[in-house]
Amino acid sequence: MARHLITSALPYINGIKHLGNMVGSMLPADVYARYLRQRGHEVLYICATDEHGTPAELAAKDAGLPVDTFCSEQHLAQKAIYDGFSLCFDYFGRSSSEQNRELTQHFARKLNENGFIEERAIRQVFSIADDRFLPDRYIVGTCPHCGYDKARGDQCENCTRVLDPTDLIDARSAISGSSELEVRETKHLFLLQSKLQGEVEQWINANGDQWPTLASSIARKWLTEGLQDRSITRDLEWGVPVPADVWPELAAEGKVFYVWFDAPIEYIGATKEWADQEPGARDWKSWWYEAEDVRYTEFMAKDNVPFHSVMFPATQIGTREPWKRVDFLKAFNWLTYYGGKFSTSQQRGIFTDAALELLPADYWRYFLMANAPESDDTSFTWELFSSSVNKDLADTLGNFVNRVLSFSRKRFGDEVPAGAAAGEAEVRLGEQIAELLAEYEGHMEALQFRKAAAALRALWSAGNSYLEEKAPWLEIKTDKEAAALTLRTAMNLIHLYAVVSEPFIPASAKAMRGAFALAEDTKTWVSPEEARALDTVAAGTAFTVPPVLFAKITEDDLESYRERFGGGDSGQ
Ligand code: B3M
Ligand code: ZN
Repeated sequence: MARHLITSALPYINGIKHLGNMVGSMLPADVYARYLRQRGHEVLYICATDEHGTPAELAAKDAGLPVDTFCSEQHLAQKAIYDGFSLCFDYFGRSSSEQNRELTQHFARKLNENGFIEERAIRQVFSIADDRFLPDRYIVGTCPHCGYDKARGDQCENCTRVLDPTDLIDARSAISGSSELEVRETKHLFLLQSKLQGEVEQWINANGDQWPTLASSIARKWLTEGLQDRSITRDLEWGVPVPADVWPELAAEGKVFYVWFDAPIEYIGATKEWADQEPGARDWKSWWYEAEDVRYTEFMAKDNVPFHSVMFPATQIGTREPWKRVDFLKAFNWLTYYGGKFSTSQQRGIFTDAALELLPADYWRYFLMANAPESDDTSFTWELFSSSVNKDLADTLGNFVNRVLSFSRKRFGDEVPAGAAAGEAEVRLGEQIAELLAEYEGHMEALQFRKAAAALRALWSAGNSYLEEKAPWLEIKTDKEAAALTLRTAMNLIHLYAVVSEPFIPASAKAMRGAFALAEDTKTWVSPEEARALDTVAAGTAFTVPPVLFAKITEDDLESYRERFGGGDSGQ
């Protein structure tokens, strides 16, 4: 049994995330963490809100709140939604924590001691009215390419071109609107990534081949282009301050670290937050420092890969300390909405809060994982969603459970009937289940979630085929013992489904398991032998019929969803 450290990309604090964010990071991490726990591994699943940076300051300003208040509120709002999705973090921290501040400053100190940080003077836009330097996003103006009049200094949202603030026509401050701007010289810290290129390359050569191609190819592309020295400080009020003992001048000017410098360090910071909740009992360092026995898996969407595959490892290497580096980097493509981007401003797509208002988390969890954008982008459509839910969850799984349990109760009462001894059909079924289970395990071990979901579906289908073949509603007319055997076997399948489906649909799995009054139901996994025998739930075990597990999505529902969320009409 190994120790598994799992992190998912830290959701940014500036607003509620959409389903694309969910499927590209937290949800698969949760499914994997649950699976590994079931298999008896020691797992630590860590996540946090990513709270620093310009977007947080701007969003707080839009909300009319001080940035720390805004972040506290948003952290709780996001946390509540993730609870709603049954995400089983061991800890969900905050990058604005004290722990992260200390660690970030520690990393900067070490990098500096080792000659990987340099102070450089750069020219930056200064707003006289605001009496401050403006980060690129704080400068707005007209895009020289497309004429959009709210283009930001770093990028035009309309034509997506990358900009330099000095490109903007009629540039003005996003804070005060003042156009009294001038370019002044100011000092910033630079991380000398160019000096670490060779070591990062060596490390990727040794490890990157085990990652999915999506991740390793992005890492290699960045290395081929060459690692650039990169400014790691900003002129913001909200962030980890530059330590005054090392850089007194910059500290006096109020410089803070760039959000992408402190965010990955928060993986460690949040682990420390977790440990600090129970001092003495929890040891954060054993997960991160000289932690050769730990296997570390990261989950993220592909746009985050450069930071995790190259830049954060460079930062870790540059400390010359034995920090745990990622072993397996699981990256995802995009979930689109009818082929187009999810868009907050255009109210297109589905956000996690709205999703939970509509339907229980298991519907989303299953759909998203069964259609995870692993090898390619996935286009969300209400049609695809409802067909997944109706066919797989309602017809194949839910219907099986209800049919078997209600029929048995009607004919044999509230206990699992005994019936005849297992026959040829049961032996065949056992073989098939054992085989499919092995397939499912293989895909889960390989973090191939779509394939794992397909194997799960095949397991559910096998139960249906068995039931159709044996037809206990006919058997009962001629051979009660035979019908009882079929139902007892089917009930054992239900229990097996409850165990193995838990990572994908934890609430439904719990309801299925709870149907049986087993004296001690501590089973966390099903071995192939147990799967073959299908006798965990013995005859005589009391059971109840749970309420319908999955309601079907009707045409009327679909119509109202499409209307509410906009379907298909603007997906370009
Ligand atoms: N917060 C993801 C994003 O907002 C970013 C991930 C940080 S992981 C250390 O795009
Ligand atoms: Zn433009």
